[in-house]
Amino acid sequence: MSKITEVAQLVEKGKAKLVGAAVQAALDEGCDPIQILNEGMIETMSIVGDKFKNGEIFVPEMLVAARAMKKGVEVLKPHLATGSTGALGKVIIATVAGDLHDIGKNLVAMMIESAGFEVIDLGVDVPAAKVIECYRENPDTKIICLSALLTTTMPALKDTVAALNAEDFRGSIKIMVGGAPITQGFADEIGADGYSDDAASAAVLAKKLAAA
Ligand code: B1M
Repeated sequence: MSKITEVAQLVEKGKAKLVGAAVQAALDEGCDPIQILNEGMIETMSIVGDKFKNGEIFVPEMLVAARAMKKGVEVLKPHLATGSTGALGKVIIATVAGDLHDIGKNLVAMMIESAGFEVIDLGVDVPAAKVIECYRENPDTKIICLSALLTTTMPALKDTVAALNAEDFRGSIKIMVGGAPITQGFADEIGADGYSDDAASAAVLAKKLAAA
């Protein structure tokens, strides 16, 4: 069995205590960190999601798989990040109200940080008012990044963007959105400035928006 397959199996089974060592073993064998992330973890979470949808597993199994993935990402992080300087400015990131999914948001935060931004991570289930309050405390923020993983929290994403669009500081910030159910069309419709479908392209887009 390849080391990446081993990581994938441990993530799927939610073996949080074993995943870190398996990721390290894959790295020691010379596996590409991005490949470990994509094939060993992100693809595995899709499999976990499909099994949930088909009724083969339930919420607790999804949760332990997520915890295991987080342990793996901890080991991978220094190999993915190129070093943060914060020189490109501040970014606020959050998963919107009602949504508890944070793995994708954390990956986006990590990639944006390693692209050179200072990231303020407000966590999950974040109401629009908290995002606005955070901006007021950090008026030098350049980009606000919002993540939504559920079709049922797409309205909360829309409301948060609408609340930001109504603020007097709107002209000073860019708004980026993303998450599995989000599309470029939806981002345009709700008045966001940018959308990307994965963490690596989110970092590229953040640089572009900050420079615009
Ligand atoms: Co949930 N869940 N979940 N879940 N969960 C999904 C999302 C689901 C697709 C599973 C399924 O049915 N196939 C489904 C949503 C269906 C829908 O919306 N129509 C679902 C459901 C239904 C639910 C509950 C409602 C289940 C229940 O309670 N009955 C519940 C809701 C809780 C809530 O939020 N209020 C729930 C709960 C959970 C757990 C808490 C158990 C756990 C989350 C733990 C955690 O995050 N700490 C969980 C998990 C793990 C999943 C799956 C299996 C994996 C999510 C994940 O981490 N993916 C997921 C199935 C799936 O995704 N296929 C599923 C890996 C991650 C790297 O991808 O988050 O898409 P993703 O992020 C990507 C991109 O989207 C993008 O970049 C990231 C990296 O490439 N991206 C951005 C994300 N944010 C971005 C922001 C950007 C740009 C790009 O700019 C700002």
